[in-house]
Amino acid sequence: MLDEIRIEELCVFAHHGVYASETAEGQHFYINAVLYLDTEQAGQRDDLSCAVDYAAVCGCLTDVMTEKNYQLIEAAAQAAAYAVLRKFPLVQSVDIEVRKPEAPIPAEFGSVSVKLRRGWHTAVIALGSNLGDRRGYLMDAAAQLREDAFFRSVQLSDLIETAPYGVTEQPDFLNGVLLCETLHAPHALLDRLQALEQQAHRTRELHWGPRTLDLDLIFYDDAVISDSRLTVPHPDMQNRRFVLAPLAQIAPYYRHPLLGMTAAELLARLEQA
Ligand code: A4P
Ligand code: MG
Repeated sequence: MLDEIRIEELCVFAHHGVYASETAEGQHFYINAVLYLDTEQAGQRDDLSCAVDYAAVCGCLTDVMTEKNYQLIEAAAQAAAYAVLRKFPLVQSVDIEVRKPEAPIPAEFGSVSVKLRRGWHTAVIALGSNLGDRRGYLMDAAAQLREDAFFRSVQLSDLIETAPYGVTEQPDFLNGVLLCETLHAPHALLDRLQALEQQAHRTRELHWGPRTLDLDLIFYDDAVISDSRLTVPHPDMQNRRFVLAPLAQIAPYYRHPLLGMTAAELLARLEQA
Protein backbone atom coordinates (compact mmCIF):
# COMPACT_ATOMS: atom_id res chain seq x y z
CA MET A 1 0.00 0.00 0.00
CA LEU A 2 1.45 3.32 -1.04
CA ASP A 3 0.97 6.65 0.71
CA GLU A 4 -0.78 9.57 -0.95
CA ILE A 5 -0.08 13.26 -1.46
CA ARG A 6 -3.13 15.15 -2.62
CA ILE A 7 -3.37 18.43 -4.49
CA GLU A 8 -6.90 19.74 -4.75
CA GLU A 9 -8.45 22.25 -7.12
CA LEU A 10 -5.25 23.75 -8.52
CA CYS A 11 -6.57 26.53 -10.76
CA VAL A 12 -4.91 27.13 -14.12
CA PHE A 13 -6.05 29.54 -16.83
CA ALA A 14 -5.42 27.83 -20.18
CA HIS A 15 -6.58 27.48 -23.76
CA HIS A 16 -7.57 23.84 -24.26
CA GLY A 17 -10.61 22.92 -26.30
CA VAL A 18 -11.97 21.94 -29.68
CA TYR A 19 -13.62 25.30 -30.45
CA ALA A 20 -11.74 28.32 -31.79
CA SER A 21 -13.35 30.51 -29.12
CA GLU A 22 -11.82 28.29 -26.41
CA THR A 23 -8.32 28.59 -27.86
CA ALA A 24 -8.70 32.32 -28.37
CA GLU A 25 -10.24 33.32 -25.06
CA GLY A 26 -9.10 30.62 -22.64
CA GLN A 27 -10.89 29.49 -19.48
CA HIS A 28 -10.25 28.16 -15.99
CA PHE A 29 -9.28 24.54 -15.45
CA TYR A 30 -9.06 22.89 -12.04
CA ILE A 31 -6.72 20.00 -11.34
CA ASN A 32 -6.96 17.36 -8.67
CA ALA A 33 -3.89 15.16 -8.31
CA VAL A 34 -3.19 12.18 -6.08
CA LEU A 35 0.46 11.11 -6.00
CA TYR A 36 1.09 7.53 -4.84
CA LEU A 37 4.48 6.99 -3.24
CA ASP A 38 6.30 5.73 -0.20
CA THR A 39 6.76 8.64 2.23
CA GLU A 40 8.53 6.64 4.94
CA GLN A 41 12.02 8.10 4.31
CA ALA A 42 10.61 11.62 4.27
CA GLY A 43 8.75 10.85 7.50
CA GLN A 44 11.88 9.45 9.19
CA ARG A 45 14.25 12.21 8.15
CA ASP A 46 11.89 15.18 8.04
CA ASP A 47 13.91 16.42 5.06
CA LEU A 48 12.53 17.87 1.82
CA SER A 49 15.37 16.32 -0.21
CA CYS A 50 13.85 12.84 0.27
CA ALA A 51 10.26 14.00 -0.22
CA VAL A 52 8.19 15.17 -3.16
CA ASP A 53 7.87 18.94 -3.11
CA TYR A 54 4.17 19.57 -3.74
CA ALA A 55 4.84 23.20 -4.69
CA ALA A 56 7.14 21.92 -7.44
CA VAL A 57 4.43 19.46 -8.54
CA CYS A 58 1.95 22.35 -8.79
CA GLY A 59 4.50 24.21 -10.92
CA CYS A 60 4.95 21.18 -13.16
CA LEU A 61 1.16 20.77 -13.59
CA THR A 62 0.76 24.48 -14.38
CA ASP A 63 3.59 24.33 -16.95
CA VAL A 64 2.05 21.35 -18.76
CA MET A 65 -1.38 22.98 -18.79
CA THR A 66 -0.08 26.28 -20.18
CA GLU A 67 2.83 25.33 -22.47
CA LYS A 68 0.66 23.70 -25.10
CA ASN A 69 -3.00 23.87 -26.13
CA TYR A 70 -4.73 20.49 -26.21
CA GLN A 71 -8.06 19.86 -27.90
CA LEU A 72 -9.05 17.29 -25.31
CA ILE A 73 -8.83 17.35 -21.53
CA GLU A 74 -7.93 13.65 -21.84
CA ALA A 75 -4.73 14.70 -23.63
CA ALA A 76 -3.98 17.49 -21.16
CA ALA A 77 -4.53 15.16 -18.19
CA GLN A 78 -2.36 12.40 -19.67
CA ALA A 79 0.46 14.84 -20.49
CA ALA A 80 0.25 16.16 -16.92
CA ALA A 81 0.41 12.63 -15.49
CA TYR A 82 3.45 11.64 -17.56
CA ALA A 83 5.22 14.91 -16.75
CA VAL A 84 4.79 14.36 -12.99
CA LEU A 85 5.92 10.72 -13.23
CA ARG A 86 9.06 11.66 -15.16
CA LYS A 87 10.00 14.68 -13.08
CA PHE A 88 9.36 13.20 -9.62
CA PRO A 89 10.90 9.72 -9.59
CA LEU A 90 9.59 8.88 -6.11
CA VAL A 91 6.03 9.00 -7.47
CA GLN A 92 5.02 5.47 -8.53
CA SER A 93 1.63 6.37 -9.94
CA VAL A 94 -0.62 9.35 -10.13
CA ASP A 95 -4.30 10.15 -10.52
CA ILE A 96 -4.99 13.33 -12.45
CA GLU A 97 -8.43 14.87 -12.72
CA VAL A 98 -8.91 17.89 -14.97
CA ARG A 99 -12.17 19.79 -14.45
CA LYS A 100 -13.52 22.28 -16.94
CA PRO A 101 -16.50 24.03 -15.33
CA GLU A 102 -16.68 26.75 -18.00
CA ALA A 103 -16.87 24.30 -20.92
CA PRO A 104 -19.10 25.53 -23.76
CA ILE A 105 -22.09 23.29 -23.13
CA PRO A 106 -25.53 24.75 -23.86
CA ALA A 107 -27.03 23.50 -20.60
CA GLU A 108 -26.77 24.23 -16.92
CA PHE A 109 -24.10 21.98 -15.37
CA GLY A 110 -21.71 21.92 -12.46
CA SER A 111 -18.54 20.76 -14.13
CA VAL A 112 -17.19 18.35 -16.71
CA SER A 113 -14.03 16.43 -16.00
CA VAL A 114 -11.75 13.56 -16.91
CA LYS A 115 -9.84 11.49 -14.40
CA LEU A 116 -7.10 9.01 -15.21
CA ARG A 117 -4.38 7.01 -13.52
CA ARG A 118 -0.91 6.49 -14.94
CA GLY A 119 2.17 4.94 -13.39
CA TRP A 120 5.46 3.14 -13.67
CA HIS A 121 5.12 -0.59 -14.35
CA THR A 122 7.74 -3.32 -14.19
CA ALA A 123 8.28 -5.27 -17.40
CA VAL A 124 10.46 -8.23 -18.31
CA ILE A 125 11.35 -8.55 -21.99
CA ALA A 126 13.19 -11.48 -23.59
CA LEU A 127 15.52 -10.63 -26.45
CA GLY A 128 16.76 -13.02 -29.13
CA SER A 129 18.66 -12.83 -32.39
CA ASN A 130 20.12 -15.45 -34.71
CA LEU A 131 20.83 -13.50 -37.89
CA GLY A 132 23.48 -10.90 -38.76
CA ASP A 133 25.11 -8.80 -36.06
CA ARG A 134 23.27 -10.53 -33.21
CA ARG A 135 25.00 -8.70 -30.36
CA GLY A 136 24.56 -5.38 -32.18
CA TYR A 137 20.79 -5.91 -32.59
CA LEU A 138 20.29 -6.79 -28.92
CA MET A 139 22.52 -4.02 -27.58
CA ASP A 140 20.88 -1.49 -29.89
CA ALA A 141 17.36 -2.46 -28.71
CA ALA A 142 18.45 -2.01 -25.07
CA ALA A 143 20.13 1.33 -25.90
CA GLN A 144 16.98 2.61 -27.57
CA LEU A 145 14.86 1.75 -24.53
CA ARG A 146 17.40 3.45 -22.24
CA GLU A 147 17.01 6.66 -24.24
CA ASP A 148 13.22 6.47 -24.36
CA ALA A 149 11.40 8.74 -21.88
CA PHE A 150 8.78 6.02 -21.36
CA PHE A 151 11.39 3.71 -19.81
CA ARG A 152 13.70 3.86 -16.81
CA SER A 153 15.92 1.52 -14.74
CA VAL A 154 16.67 -0.54 -17.84
CA GLN A 155 18.80 -3.51 -16.84
CA LEU A 156 20.11 -6.00 -19.39
CA SER A 157 21.31 -9.47 -18.40
CA ASP A 158 24.43 -11.07 -19.82
CA LEU A 159 23.87 -12.28 -23.38
CA ILE A 160 24.15 -16.03 -23.82
CA GLU A 161 24.69 -18.26 -26.84
CA THR A 162 21.89 -20.86 -27.09
CA ALA A 163 21.00 -23.75 -29.38
CA PRO A 164 17.74 -23.21 -31.32
CA TYR A 165 14.58 -24.37 -29.56
CA GLY A 166 11.50 -25.42 -31.57
CA VAL A 167 12.68 -25.27 -35.16
CA THR A 168 16.21 -26.65 -34.67
CA GLU A 169 17.44 -26.33 -38.28
CA GLN A 170 18.54 -22.73 -37.89
CA PRO A 171 21.58 -20.82 -36.57
CA ASP A 172 22.30 -20.53 -32.84
CA PHE A 173 20.72 -17.65 -30.96
CA LEU A 174 22.11 -14.94 -28.77
CA ASN A 175 19.59 -14.39 -25.96
CA GLY A 176 19.16 -12.07 -23.02
CA VAL A 177 16.52 -10.61 -20.74
CA LEU A 178 15.81 -6.99 -19.98
CA LEU A 179 14.16 -5.76 -16.79
CA CYS A 180 12.78 -2.24 -16.80
CA GLU A 181 10.11 0.13 -15.63
CA THR A 182 7.79 1.59 -18.24
CA LEU A 183 4.98 4.11 -18.45
CA HIS A 184 3.40 2.17 -21.31
CA ALA A 185 0.28 0.08 -20.87
CA PRO A 186 0.80 -3.55 -22.01
CA HIS A 187 -0.47 -3.22 -25.60
CA ALA A 188 1.35 0.06 -26.15
CA LEU A 189 4.49 -1.66 -24.86
CA LEU A 190 3.97 -4.48 -27.39
CA ASP A 191 3.61 -1.81 -30.14
CA ARG A 192 6.92 -0.28 -29.03
CA LEU A 193 8.66 -3.67 -29.04
CA GLN A 194 7.28 -4.50 -32.49
CA ALA A 195 8.48 -1.12 -33.80
CA LEU A 196 11.98 -1.99 -32.56
CA GLU A 197 11.75 -5.37 -34.30
CA GLN A 198 10.69 -3.65 -37.54
CA GLN A 199 13.59 -1.27 -37.26
CA ALA A 200 15.93 -4.24 -37.07
CA HIS A 201 14.51 -5.28 -40.46
CA ARG A 202 12.92 -8.35 -39.05
CA THR A 203 10.77 -10.33 -41.44
CA ARG A 204 8.31 -12.88 -40.16
CA GLU A 205 8.51 -15.63 -42.76
CA LEU A 206 8.63 -18.66 -40.54
CA HIS A 207 7.02 -19.14 -37.15
CA TRP A 208 9.85 -19.89 -34.69
CA GLY A 209 12.29 -19.30 -37.60
CA PRO A 210 15.45 -17.18 -37.87
CA ARG A 211 15.20 -13.48 -36.99
CA THR A 212 17.43 -10.43 -36.53
CA LEU A 213 15.51 -9.37 -33.45
CA ASP A 214 12.75 -11.00 -31.43
CA LEU A 215 11.33 -9.21 -28.41
CA ASP A 216 8.81 -11.07 -26.26
CA LEU A 217 7.02 -9.62 -23.28
CA ILE A 218 7.50 -12.13 -20.46
CA PHE A 219 6.00 -10.35 -17.43
CA TYR A 220 4.19 -7.05 -16.86
CA ASP A 221 3.92 -6.40 -13.12
CA ASP A 222 1.93 -9.42 -11.97
CA ALA A 223 -0.65 -8.99 -14.73
CA VAL A 224 -2.35 -11.91 -16.43
CA ILE A 225 -3.46 -11.00 -19.94
CA SER A 226 -4.78 -13.12 -22.76
CA ASP A 227 -6.37 -11.62 -25.81
CA SER A 228 -5.88 -11.87 -29.56
CA ARG A 229 -2.64 -9.83 -29.51
CA LEU A 230 -1.01 -10.55 -26.20
CA THR A 231 -0.48 -13.39 -23.75
CA VAL A 232 1.26 -12.44 -20.49
CA PRO A 233 3.02 -14.11 -18.76
CA HIS A 234 4.56 -15.51 -21.94
CA PRO A 235 2.93 -18.96 -22.15
CA ASP A 236 6.11 -20.94 -22.83
CA MET A 237 8.68 -19.05 -20.73
CA GLN A 238 8.79 -21.71 -18.03
CA ASN A 239 10.08 -24.22 -20.61
CA ARG A 240 12.81 -21.99 -22.07
CA ARG A 241 16.23 -22.07 -20.49
CA PHE A 242 17.26 -19.20 -22.77
CA VAL A 243 14.67 -17.02 -20.95
CA LEU A 244 14.94 -18.39 -17.40
CA ALA A 245 18.75 -18.36 -17.08
CA PRO A 246 19.19 -14.65 -17.91
CA LEU A 247 16.02 -13.79 -15.96
CA ALA A 248 17.32 -15.64 -12.90
CA GLN A 249 20.53 -13.62 -13.20
CA ILE A 250 18.87 -10.19 -12.99
CA ALA A 251 15.54 -10.91 -11.23
CA PRO A 252 15.73 -14.29 -9.44
CA TYR A 253 12.94 -13.19 -7.07
CA TYR A 254 10.39 -12.31 -9.80
CA ARG A 255 7.39 -14.53 -9.11
CA HIS A 256 5.31 -16.00 -11.93
CA PRO A 257 1.76 -14.81 -11.17
CA LEU A 258 0.10 -18.05 -12.30
CA LEU A 259 2.67 -20.72 -11.42
CA GLY A 260 3.53 -19.12 -8.08
CA MET A 261 7.26 -19.87 -8.48
CA THR A 262 10.16 -17.44 -8.74
CA ALA A 263 12.44 -17.23 -11.76
CA ALA A 264 15.18 -19.00 -9.79
CA GLU A 265 12.77 -21.80 -8.81
CA LEU A 266 11.49 -22.18 -12.38
CA LEU A 267 15.07 -22.44 -13.67
CA ALA A 268 15.98 -25.05 -11.03
CA ARG A 269 12.85 -27.04 -11.90
CA LEU A 270 13.63 -26.94 -15.64
CA GLU A 271 17.22 -28.03 -15.06
CA GLN A 272 16.08 -31.02 -12.95
CA ALA A 273 13.59 -32.16 -15.60
N1 A4P B 1 2.13 -12.14 -28.82
C1 A4P B 1 1.29 -12.69 -27.90
N2 A4P B 1 1.84 -12.63 -26.69
C2 A4P B 1 3.04 -12.03 -26.83
C3 A4P B 1 4.07 -11.68 -25.89
N3 A4P B 1 3.94 -11.97 -24.59
N4 A4P B 1 5.17 -11.06 -26.36
C4 A4P B 1 1.79 -12.08 -30.24
C5 A4P B 1 5.30 -10.79 -27.69
N5 A4P B 1 4.36 -11.09 -28.63
C6 A4P B 1 3.23 -11.70 -28.18
O1 A4P B 1 4.88 -13.15 -32.48
C7 A4P B 1 3.62 -13.40 -33.03
C8 A4P B 1 2.55 -12.61 -32.27
O2 A4P B 1 2.56 -13.02 -30.93
C9 A4P B 1 2.78 -11.14 -32.21
O3 A4P B 1 2.23 -10.47 -33.29
C10 A4P B 1 2.08 -10.74 -30.90
O4 A4P B 1 0.83 -10.10 -31.15
P1 A4P B 1 6.09 -12.97 -33.42
O5 A4P B 1 7.23 -12.53 -32.57
O6 A4P B 1 5.71 -12.16 -34.56
O7 A4P B 1 6.27 -14.43 -33.99
P2 A4P B 1 7.32 -15.49 -33.66
O8 A4P B 1 8.41 -14.90 -32.81
O9 A4P B 1 7.73 -16.19 -34.92
O10 A4P B 1 6.50 -16.50 -32.84
P3 A4P B 1 6.55 -16.67 -31.34
O11 A4P B 1 5.51 -17.65 -30.92
O12 A4P B 1 6.56 -15.33 -30.67
O13 A4P B 1 7.93 -17.36 -31.19
P4 A4P B 1 8.78 -17.15 -29.94
O14 A4P B 1 8.02 -17.70 -28.81
O15 A4P B 1 9.27 -15.78 -29.88
O16 A4P B 1 9.96 -18.16 -30.26
N6 A4P B 1 15.48 -20.68 -29.61
C11 A4P B 1 16.42 -20.05 -28.88
N7 A4P B 1 17.49 -20.73 -28.43
N8 A4P B 1 16.31 -18.72 -28.61
C12 A4P B 1 15.24 -17.98 -29.04
O17 A4P B 1 15.19 -16.77 -28.78
N9 A4P B 1 13.10 -17.99 -30.21
C13 A4P B 1 12.14 -18.59 -30.88
C14 A4P B 1 10.92 -17.84 -31.23
C15 A4P B 1 12.24 -20.02 -31.22
N10 A4P B 1 13.45 -20.66 -30.74
C16 A4P B 1 14.38 -20.01 -30.04
C17 A4P B 1 14.21 -18.63 -29.78
MG1 MG C 1 8.19 -13.41 -30.60
